[in-house]
Amino acid sequence: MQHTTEPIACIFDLDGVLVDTAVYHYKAWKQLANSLGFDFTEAQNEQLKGVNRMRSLDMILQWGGIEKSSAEKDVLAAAKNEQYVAMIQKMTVAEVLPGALDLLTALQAKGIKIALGSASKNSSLILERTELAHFFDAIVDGNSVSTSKPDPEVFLKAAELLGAEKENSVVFEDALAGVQAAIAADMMVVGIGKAENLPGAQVVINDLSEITISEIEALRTR
Ligand code: B16
Ligand code: MG
Repeated sequence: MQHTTEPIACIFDLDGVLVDTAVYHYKAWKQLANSLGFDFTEAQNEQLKGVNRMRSLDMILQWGGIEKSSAEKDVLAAAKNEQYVAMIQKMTVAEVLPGALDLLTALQAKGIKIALGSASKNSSLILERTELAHFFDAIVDGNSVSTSKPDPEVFLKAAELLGAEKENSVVFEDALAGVQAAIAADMMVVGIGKAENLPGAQVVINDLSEITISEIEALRTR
């Protein structure tokens, strides 16, 4: 592989990489499913990681064997989001995942560009509540893309805003759809979670405390 002297750029997914909001999504979706007369399991919640809100609702309604019109789905998605927002309003910096603060601090100190690449439409509120907003040179989230992961749009836009080439861009993702989006964008990808769930990631770690800037930079030569 070609060696380059260009600096790397780092693109972070939000939920499951920097903060753990999966538990709040789970509670809010479960409440909605229960109100419609069926249950929603944690295993099903796992399948919604990285999946945008309307697609998540479609999957849940399918699991419950329920059909709704487009207008009804808008109402249900808004109700779920209201519950979810009420919970994330109370988030604090204590809910930032292990290693995230140290890595973001070290990257920023080294002048390495940092972007957010998330499916969430609530990313601004989460970044504000967890005091992470100041680390980001660019934010691309569910409000600024028209397609959902595994489409690469979110990461391509993030790299463009950072002025970074794809071969210098490293994506950090906890969801299979996100790893697939990074691969489709032709970028390097660090998986967060279990290797068997994240095929295609160049390296898989449990959390961001398990990787250094030198190890991230070395991914280019792999
Ligand atoms: P919202 P990420 C994703 O965020 C979550 O993983 C996924 O579970 C959620 O449905 C999606 O955001 C949309 O979130 O309802 O807040 O717009 O992992 O891409 O940061
Ligand atoms: Mg995620």
